[in-house]
Amino acid sequence: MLRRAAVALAALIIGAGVVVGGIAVVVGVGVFAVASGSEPAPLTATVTGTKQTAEGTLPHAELDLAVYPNSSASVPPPRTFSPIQADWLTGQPFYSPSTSIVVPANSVVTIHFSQYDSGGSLYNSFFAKVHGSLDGTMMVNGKPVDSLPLDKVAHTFTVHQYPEGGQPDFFLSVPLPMNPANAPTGADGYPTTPQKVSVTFRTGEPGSYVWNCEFPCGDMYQQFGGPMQTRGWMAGTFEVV
Ligand SMILES: [Cu+2]
Repeated sequence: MLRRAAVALAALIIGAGVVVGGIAVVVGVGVFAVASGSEPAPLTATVTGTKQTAEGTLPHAELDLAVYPNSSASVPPPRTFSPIQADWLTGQPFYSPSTSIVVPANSVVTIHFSQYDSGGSLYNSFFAKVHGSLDGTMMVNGKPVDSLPLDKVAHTFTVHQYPEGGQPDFFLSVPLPMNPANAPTGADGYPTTPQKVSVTFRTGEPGSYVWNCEFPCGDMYQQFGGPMQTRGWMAGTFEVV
């Protein structure tokens, strides 16, 4: 009797081990799938002219990005690699049309943002300020500002380096203002007039960087999960070529 119980217990332990092992494999595959997730098609800044700088005349390139609170009939969601991920990210905010940004080296670059989301408060006031622009400011709805109120932010566009470095130093961070809760909206549910932000910065030699949003707009831990850690949504690459 005792022996039979011992065998049953051993079988139970082995069975549990197989289940845990199976879960580990599934989680491992999931992590691998995220890490190797299909990168959205690159969005390359277009050279539109030249700009005078302290270092002389440089090429000027421009790029348009929009930020949506969720997908809709008029704005499809970013590409996902599985139905489970698509379901998981339904109704989450994202940058559009791509999060794989390419800008020219040794140039002046302007990114124009159209921001359609609501917002709230940042955790860290550092990200309420403009960092890395040509003159320390950004244009918000036609007016130059160097920061936003901490509690009026929707998302940030924060470009930084891989930890290993070994390439030109580059850091750019801009907060994007939220739309007020009572902003008039159109048929697709987005504000009829988005918040318009333009930031102009100087690029140096070529390098590979990443960017992400620093506003807690996702889900799970401290609202920094879900779209916040997913390329195509609130994170991406930033190539200076
Ligand atoms: Cu965000």
